[in-house]
Amino acid sequence: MQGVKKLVLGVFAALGFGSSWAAYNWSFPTPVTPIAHETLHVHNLFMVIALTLFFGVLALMLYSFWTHRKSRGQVASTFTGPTTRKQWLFTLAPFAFLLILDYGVFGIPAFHAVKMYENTKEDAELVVKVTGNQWFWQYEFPAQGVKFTSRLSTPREQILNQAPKDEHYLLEVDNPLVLPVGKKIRFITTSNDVIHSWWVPAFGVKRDAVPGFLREFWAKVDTEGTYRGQCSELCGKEHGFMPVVVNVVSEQEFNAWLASKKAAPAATAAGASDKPLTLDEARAHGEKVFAANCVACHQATGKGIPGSFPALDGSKVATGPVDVHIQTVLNGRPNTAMVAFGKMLSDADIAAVVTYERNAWGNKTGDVVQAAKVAELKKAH
Ligand code: HEC
Ligand SMILES: [Cu+2]
Repeated sequence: MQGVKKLVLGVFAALGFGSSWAAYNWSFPTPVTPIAHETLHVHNLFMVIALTLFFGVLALMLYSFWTHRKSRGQVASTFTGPTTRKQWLFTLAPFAFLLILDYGVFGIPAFHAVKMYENTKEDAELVVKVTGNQWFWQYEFPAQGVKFTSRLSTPREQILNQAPKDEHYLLEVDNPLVLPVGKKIRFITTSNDVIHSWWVPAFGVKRDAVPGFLREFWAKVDTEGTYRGQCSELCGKEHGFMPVVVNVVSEQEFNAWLASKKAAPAATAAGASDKPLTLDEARAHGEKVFAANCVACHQATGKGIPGSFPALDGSKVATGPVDVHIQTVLNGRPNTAMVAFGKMLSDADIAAVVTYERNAWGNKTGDVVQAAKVAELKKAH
């Protein structure tokens, strides 16, 4: 008996009747875009049709079992093959019924929904490019010249169970994507390495980010708020650590945010102009690039995290030959957390961050790296 009780309690716990019950949803998240509304509508419609059919057929079966039972003297017939007109009818009628059901009752609403999902260009007011990377997202507003990366911000201690987990555990990032409310946004998605998938449940959108392809979707969010999602295509060991966070704000707030992103040179797509920079200029710009892209691992002190991320303060690379240093940043180190920044940062940003690393903390090489030098090494590669 004790075993049975344990089993029942175990099943209940697994179903979420325990502490996780609060997070358990039976239905869709509250829809906030036309696509999400439409998807929920189609789902509800199909659910009603499917349930009606299910109970209709079940009732017919139960009725037939009950009325045609042996104890009432029913005798089974023994014919084989479609010999009578009635049997042809019994074969063709369900076939016709299924055709009408699939193509008409399900097909037409589904067709309209899919047509609407794919209408990415009409009336789009803003374009956002979303690029998947192992293991973070990169966002770009090409027309506005704004580009930045968005990485998991949950502290390692929480992941390692050394600290209590906060409310948005694994669903929080350093730089969320910010979008204006009520505007149709056309998203273009691709990937720099493997297939990822950008998914925000409340938007009703999930689209694979495929290397070498551009794929599209759109969203027009009708309620301000913070929306969270995840990468939903198994993309490697940190697949669970590349969440999506979108802040939907008023147009004024959005414009202010965009302006602040533009002002931060680290975030701009083209970076500074190509004219040669002085040491001070390059170092100042590089410090911002470092703060936006490198600080999480190598730390503001340049000391890294012993055992995980190497110190750059006094490192052989950061004080040795310049070319090797630039190449390390351009190409990364295969199979380590040090990814290739060549595709993510502009030549000017890379030049500046390398200059910074060579002249920050205890490093005093006096070297100034220019964007042209980075471009040259990129070509040679
Ligand atoms: C996700 C963590 C992470 C980020 C972000 C990161 N790095 Fe690294 N970096 C590493 C790791 C890990 C190594 C060591 C790789 C190895 O084992 O060879 C490394 C190595 C380096 C080295 C070589 C150091 C040496 O002495 O061997 C340089 C230079 C460097 N990174 C520069 C940068 C720059 C510049 C940025 C930002 C644009 C950056 N890193 C961002 C993790 C990171
Ligand atoms: Cu991914």
